[in-house]
Amino acid sequence: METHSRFLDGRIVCVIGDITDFRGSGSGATAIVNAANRSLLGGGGVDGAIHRAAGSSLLEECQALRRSTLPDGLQTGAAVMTGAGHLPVAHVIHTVGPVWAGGDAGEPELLRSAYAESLRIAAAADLVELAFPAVSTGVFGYPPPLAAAKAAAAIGTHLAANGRPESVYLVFFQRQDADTFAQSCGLTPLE
Ligand code: AR6
Repeated sequence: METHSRFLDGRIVCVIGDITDFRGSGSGATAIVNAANRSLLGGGGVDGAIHRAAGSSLLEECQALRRSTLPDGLQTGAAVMTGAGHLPVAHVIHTVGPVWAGGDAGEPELLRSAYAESLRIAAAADLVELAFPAVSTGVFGYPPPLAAAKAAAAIGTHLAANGRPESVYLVFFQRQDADTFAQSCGLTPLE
């Protein structure tokens, strides 16, 4: 994975690559975030890639959650943690971002919540590193520049008040998506 840029004293690291390859620096427990849907039972995009790489135990854990604590699925803006199957991280934190519907249907607050809830769960589990994909900016259609600003604000708020996770990685599939993030996030990159 190639580092693209760093922000907030290096606690936000923007990288280019496939999030299923993320393994962290080895300095402590690590998780990746899945941009899931409310069913929690898999889908396309990054969700499909994570389930394929993790193997069947991830789907079985999600099915168990549906039978127990989440019979109606996961609310938009909420998050839940599972194991990570064959992935080289300890956990997957599944969150559901909003479907973009023009911006006046509560999407910004729901996207903020998806990031904030994922970070809250990571902190409660004492995770040292957490990697996010660009939640909602694929199939769900959230404009990437607007999502960048919202994600950066939510992560910045969490990091200002919490020592865990120490580092948040933002994983972009394509260099152009990382460029867009850096230009639109409202944070000053480290030299
Ligand atoms: N690693 C990193 N980023 C990726 C990867 C990957 N392996 N694969 C895709 N992306 P999306 P959403 C980027 O559509 O918009 C699913 O069907 C992708 O280029 O995966 O939140 C779920 O089941 C884009 O920038 O998530 C839901 O139904 C970003 O990840 C729905 O899609 C998010 O794209 C969720 O839609």
